[in-house]
Amino acid sequence: MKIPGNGAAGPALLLCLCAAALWSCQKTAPAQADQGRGIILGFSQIGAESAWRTCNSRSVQEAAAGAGIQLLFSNAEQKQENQIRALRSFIAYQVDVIAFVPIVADGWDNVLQEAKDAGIPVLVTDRKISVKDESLYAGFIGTDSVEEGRNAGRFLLEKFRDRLGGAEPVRIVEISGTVGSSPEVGRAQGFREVLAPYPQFQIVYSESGDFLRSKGYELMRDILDTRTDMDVIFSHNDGMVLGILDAVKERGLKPGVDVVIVTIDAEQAAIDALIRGEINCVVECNPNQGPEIMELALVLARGEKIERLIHVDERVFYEEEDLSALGPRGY
Ligand code: GZL
Ligand code: ZN
Repeated sequence: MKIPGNGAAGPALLLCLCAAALWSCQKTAPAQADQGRGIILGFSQIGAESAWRTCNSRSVQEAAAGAGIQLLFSNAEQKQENQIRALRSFIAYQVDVIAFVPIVADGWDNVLQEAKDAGIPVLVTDRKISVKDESLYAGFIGTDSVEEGRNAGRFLLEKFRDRLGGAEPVRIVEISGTVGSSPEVGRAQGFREVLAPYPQFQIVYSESGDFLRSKGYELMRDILDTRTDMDVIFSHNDGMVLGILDAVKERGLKPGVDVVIVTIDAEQAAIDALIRGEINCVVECNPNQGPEIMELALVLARGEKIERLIHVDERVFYEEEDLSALGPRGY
């Protein structure tokens, strides 16, 4: 679909009323409190870059309270060095267990070696890490970013099935997540893996919006100034897609119609846009990992082993579905 690149702003910037989003994260049954004293869990969270992240934090905090676990919660404000500092403080404090969301996959070997030397088990949550020695952490629980990327690709194969095998290209603009984070790497990988056998699906532009709404808006505003040849926008998270929708509508274009839009997370605002027809597919990424994190922390505090890799359940929401029965997303 050709998008008229006119350079001039379209209708006045739509006031993007932030959804009330005051829902507290879905309350889920707290993990069974363990016998004996409440353990002390040091948890390093990356920040509050998206509604998904703040719900992930609430899920951890609520589940710790429900499980009688004393939580030392640190917010790194999007900086890896703040996470490393927090992990070192947990070691100095001699917590029973450490859990953390690694903002990027690399750079953890030294501090995890210090935790291992201190005999403190480490649980990696939500995002994955790459370390030389796998024994530096006890296990991972979180989302399967590669599968999320595959689901986004599978939707496009279905959406453009009438072009499969034809000559007409499907031109894709990708707005990706935080560079070097496992969701950014995984989503890009899964997406490309599914589309690779169909060369007419072409990623004509890819840039990181760092999972931030403001960056999603700026990138899309700039792209629409310079290029008109896109059929699809694939956003690695809903935070960025909300900014992208603003930029597309500012241009006087109809998102979901003039350009197909696929996004990942499934926060309330994205589901609402799906229902309005402004987004065509929302891949779920489940933030409610708190209860399972607490159960695993209690097992580790008892000195027992846990499964190395646990993926939380996730689904996909499609444009033609009847979502009227869907409950509040909680984020
Ligand atoms: C994915 C998670 C990502 C979300 C974003 O598991 O780490 O980080 O998709 C969030 O919304 O910022
Ligand atoms: Zn610019």
